[in-house]
Amino acid sequence: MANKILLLNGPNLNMLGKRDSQVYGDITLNNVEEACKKLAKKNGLELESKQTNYEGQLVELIHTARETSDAIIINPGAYSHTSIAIFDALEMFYGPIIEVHISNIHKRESFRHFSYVSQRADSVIVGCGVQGYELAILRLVQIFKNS
Ligand code: CA2
Repeated sequence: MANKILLLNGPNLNMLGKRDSQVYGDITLNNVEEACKKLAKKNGLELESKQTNYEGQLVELIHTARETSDAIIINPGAYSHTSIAIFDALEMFYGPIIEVHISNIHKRESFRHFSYVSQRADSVIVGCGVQGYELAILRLVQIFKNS
């Protein structure tokens, strides 16, 4: 059976491509999700995508993933820098977790330099634009090949 990946995006990422943004580019989240599904399928994986602006909803989606997903790719948005609740939920997930940030958070304001999620993530991809999501899938392809 195909390994299942959950792609999770947090607050404001539904605005991708909808507002003129120098930082986040002009590709919509829907386009990103479709491209990720296609790449996952090409590599024999299944990918489901969710976006929410609510912290508690992210926590619940991570809880559900314990039963339904083998890996998580997550861009927690601003909650990366603030949410112990999301960190705790990710600690309860047993599979690989890849954290993605579209922008290079280390080149930006100092409050973006620390991520709670990075304390649990197996890999962190920053500053590659939306290509970071595809790089995360390719990393998981490698991880599943070796497992
Ligand atoms: O670089 C990233 O992917 C971030 O996770 C994006 C978050 C930010 O708070 C993190 O520090 C880094 C913000 C997402 C905002 O998304 C927008 C999309 C289009 C237009 C404006 C904002």
